[in-house]
Amino acid sequence: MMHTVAFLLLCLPVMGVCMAQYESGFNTRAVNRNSATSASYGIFQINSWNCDPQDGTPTNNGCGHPCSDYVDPDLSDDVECINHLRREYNGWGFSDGYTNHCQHVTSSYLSDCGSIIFG
Ligand SMILES: [Ca+2]
Repeated sequence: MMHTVAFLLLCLPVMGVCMAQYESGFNTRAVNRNSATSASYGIFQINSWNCDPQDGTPTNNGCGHPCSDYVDPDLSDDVECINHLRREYNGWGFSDGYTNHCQHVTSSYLSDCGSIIFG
């Protein structure tokens, strides 16, 4: 967990760090149920519509992974999914945390690693 947070703080630029803070409080294991058929997973709170919850609920699964992949310590597939969603939604609008808290943030989060992860 600490390694993950340190990685995020050092190597995700402004918007990814802000989104992760408001979506999950940097908790890579966070699972929040939104409704009977919808839940959000992991540090970026990826919605079950975008993954496979493996409980028979039909989803779009645009990211092509089981939702359980988004609550493990390996964030590479989480970042890959977020980048996919940013392309699909043409921005960060898929994230309530971003929309509600981050869209006007410009300088209060570290961005030293530039666009290494989020292009
Ligand atoms: Ca993962």
